[in-house]
Amino acid sequence: MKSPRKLLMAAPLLFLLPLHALASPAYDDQPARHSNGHSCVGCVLVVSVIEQLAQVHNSTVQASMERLCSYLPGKLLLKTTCYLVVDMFGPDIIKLLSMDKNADVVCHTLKFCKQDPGQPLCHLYPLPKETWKFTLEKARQIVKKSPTLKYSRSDSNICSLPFLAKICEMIKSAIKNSVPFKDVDSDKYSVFPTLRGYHWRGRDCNDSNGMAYPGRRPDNWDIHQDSNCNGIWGVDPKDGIPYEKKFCEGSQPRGIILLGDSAGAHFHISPEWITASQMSLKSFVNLPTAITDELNWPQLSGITGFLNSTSGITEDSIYLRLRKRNRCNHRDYQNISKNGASSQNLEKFIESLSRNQLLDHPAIVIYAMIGNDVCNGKSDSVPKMTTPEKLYSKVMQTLKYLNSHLPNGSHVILYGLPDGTFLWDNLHNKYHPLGQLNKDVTYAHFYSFLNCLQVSPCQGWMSSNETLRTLTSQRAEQLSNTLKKIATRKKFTNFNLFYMDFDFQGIIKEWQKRGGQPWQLIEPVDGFHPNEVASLLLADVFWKKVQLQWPQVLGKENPFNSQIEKVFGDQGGH
Ligand SMILES: *[C@@H]1O[C@H](CO)[C@@H](O)[C@H](O)[C@H]1NC(C)=O
Ligand SMILES: *[C@@H]1O[C@H](CO)[C@@H](O)[C@H](O)[C@H]1NC(C)=O
Ligand SMILES: *[C@@H]1O[C@H](CO)[C@@H](O)[C@H](O)[C@H]1NC(C)=O
Ligand SMILES: *[C@@H]1O[C@H](CO)[C@@H](O)[C@H](O)[C@H]1NC(C)=O
Ligand SMILES: *[C@@H]1O[C@H](CO)[C@@H](O)[C@H](O)[C@H]1NC(C)=O
Ligand SMILES: CC(=O)N[C@H]1CO[C@H](CO)[C@@H](O)[C@@H]1O
Repeated sequence: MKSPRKLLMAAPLLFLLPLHALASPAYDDQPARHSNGHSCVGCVLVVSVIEQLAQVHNSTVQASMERLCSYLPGKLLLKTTCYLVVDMFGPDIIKLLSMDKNADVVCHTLKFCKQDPGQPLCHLYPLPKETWKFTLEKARQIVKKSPTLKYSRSDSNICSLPFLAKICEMIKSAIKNSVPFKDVDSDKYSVFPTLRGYHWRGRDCNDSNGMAYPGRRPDNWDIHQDSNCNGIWGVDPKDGIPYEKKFCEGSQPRGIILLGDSAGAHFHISPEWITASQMSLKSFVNLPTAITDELNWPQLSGITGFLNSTSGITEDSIYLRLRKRNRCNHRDYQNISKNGASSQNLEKFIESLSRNQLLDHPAIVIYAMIGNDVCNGKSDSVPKMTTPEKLYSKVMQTLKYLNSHLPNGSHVILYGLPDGTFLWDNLHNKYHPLGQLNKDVTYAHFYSFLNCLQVSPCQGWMSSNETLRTLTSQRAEQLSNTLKKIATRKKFTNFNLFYMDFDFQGIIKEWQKRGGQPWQLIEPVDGFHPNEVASLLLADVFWKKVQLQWPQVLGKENPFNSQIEKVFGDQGGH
C-alpha cells in the first residue's frame, strides 16, 4: 500500500511525477511485466516538455531545461531536484534532441524505456522513418561518445541510483521536519490542509482536545467550547440559552462521508504542468500542494469540496449544499477515498472513517467505487475485472462494517458505475496536451502508449478495441445491477440504503445544453477522470434526485440559518 509519505518521497523526482497517478491501482499486487512503465511515461513526458519549450521559445535545449527548472517552486526540493536531474542527464538529452531525436528515442536511449524481448515497442510519437533498430543504434552512438552517462539504469526506481539516493533521503527528512505532521491515524482530524488533513475532512477546531471534532453531538450544548467544530458555541447573553441548543436542537444535523476512488477525491494533473506553450512561473505554484494531496483535489470535488470552483461553474458540492441547508453541519465532511480504490480493496482503508455510534450525528455515506472494479492496466483486462459475485460479497462486508460504525438514522447511497465508452468516443481523435503544439499525439496514441506499457488506468475503456470497450461496459452494468439489487433487498438497522445510477450521459446532456462539448468534462492530461466541472454537475444531479426521491436523506432546512450567520459569520471557515 502506498503511504502518503512514500508518495511524497518519490513525487518530487520529476520522472516519477505523473505516474502513480496515471496508473491508479494503488493496491496492485501483481508486478507489471513492463517494470519500467512508469519511468518510461515520466521520461517521455519530461523530455517532450523540454523539447517543446525549446521550440516555443526558439531556444537551445540547454536553455529550455534551465527554463523548466526555474519555473518549479523551491518547496519540497523540486527546483533542486530538477537542477540535479538536468546535471545528470542534461548533456545526453541535449545531444539527442539537437540531433532531432524525439522523446521516445531519447528515453529508450537513456534506458528509461525498454522493449522487453517478445514485447511490442511502446512509443508515444510517430515512429521515425528509418527502422527503429537503426535509429536507436545511431542514438546510442551519439551518447556513447560522451562520458556523462555515469549510471546505467536497469533499475526503474530512481531513488536507488547512488546519485539520487541522497536526495530522496533529504526530501524524506525535509518533509518530516517541515510539515506540522500529525499522526493521522491516532487523531483523524487535522489543522493542516494536505497530507490527508482538512482538504480531506473537516478542520479540527481544537487540536489539543481529542474529544472536539466535526460531526459529534455537542457536549453540554457547547456552552464553554465548540466541541463539534461547527463554529456555534457559547451562550446568548440576552436569554442565557446556549446557541447550539437554540440554533441546532432538533435540526437533525448530519455529515457527509465519501467512500471513493480517485474520481471521488478529484484526481487532477494540471495541463499547465505539461503544456510548453502556456508554461510560466505561475504554472507550478500549486504543485507542492497537489503532491502532498497525492495529486487529488478533494477540496474542489463535487462531494466534499468546500472551496469555490476554479472553473467558473456555480454549482456547489454536496457538502456545501448540506451546510447551506443547515449551518449546524459546518465542517462535517470526510473524504475517505484513495487512488486505485475499488470494492475489493476498500477494507484496507475503511477504518480511517471516523464516526462514533454513540457520540456523533448520523451521516450520509456515498459509496462511489466508480471504475477500478472494471478498470486495470493489464493486457488481459477482462479476467482481472471484479465479478458480480465478488462485488456482492465485498459490498455486503462493507455495509456490515458501516452498520456497526454509523450512528442510527444514517443513510448510505450506493453509486453505480458509468458506461465509460464516452471516453474513447469523445477523445480518440482529439489532441492530447502533449500533441497540441505539433498536432502529432492524439488520445488514441496516448491510450495505446499507456496500454503498451501496461500502466493504463483503464485498459478496458481507453482502448481502440471496440469489443473490449463493450465488454467493459457490460461488466460495469452487471456490477451496477448487483449494487441495485443489494439496495432493494437488504435492510440494515442503523441506516437506510439507496442506489443511484452514475449518470454521465445525463450531465453530458446538461453540459451540451449550456453550449459545452462532452470532451470538456474529462481530465485533459490523463484522458480518464471526470474533471471539476463534471464532478460538480454530477453533484447537482445527485442532489436533485435525492431531493425528489428521498428528501429525508438531506434533512430539514434549518430556520435559524440566517441568525447563525449573523452571530457567527463564516463560522471559522474551513
Ligand atoms: C530562432 O533562433 C535562430 C538563432 O538564434 C534565428 O536564426 C532564427 O531566426 C530564430 N527563429 C525564429 C522564428 O525566431
Ligand atoms: C481546547 O480544549 C481544551 C481541553 O478541553 C480546553 O481547555 C480549551 O479551552 C479548548 N480551546 C478552545 C479554543 O476551545
Ligand atoms: C466564494 O464565492 C462567493 C460568491 O462569489 C464569495 O462570496 C465567497 O467569499 C467565496 N468563498 C471563498 C472561500 O473564496
Ligand atoms: C433507530 O432509529 C429508529 C427511528 O429513527 C428506531 O425505530 C430504531 O429502533 C432505532 N434502532 C436502534 C437499533 O436503535
Ligand atoms: C479485443 O479485445 C477482445 C477482448 O479482450 C480480445 O478477445 C480481442 O483479441 C481483441 N482484439 C484485438 C484486435 O486486439
Ligand atoms: C485525515 C484523514 O482523512 N486520513 C485518512 C483519509 O483516508 C485515507 C484512506 O482513504 C486514510 O489513509 C487516511 O488516514
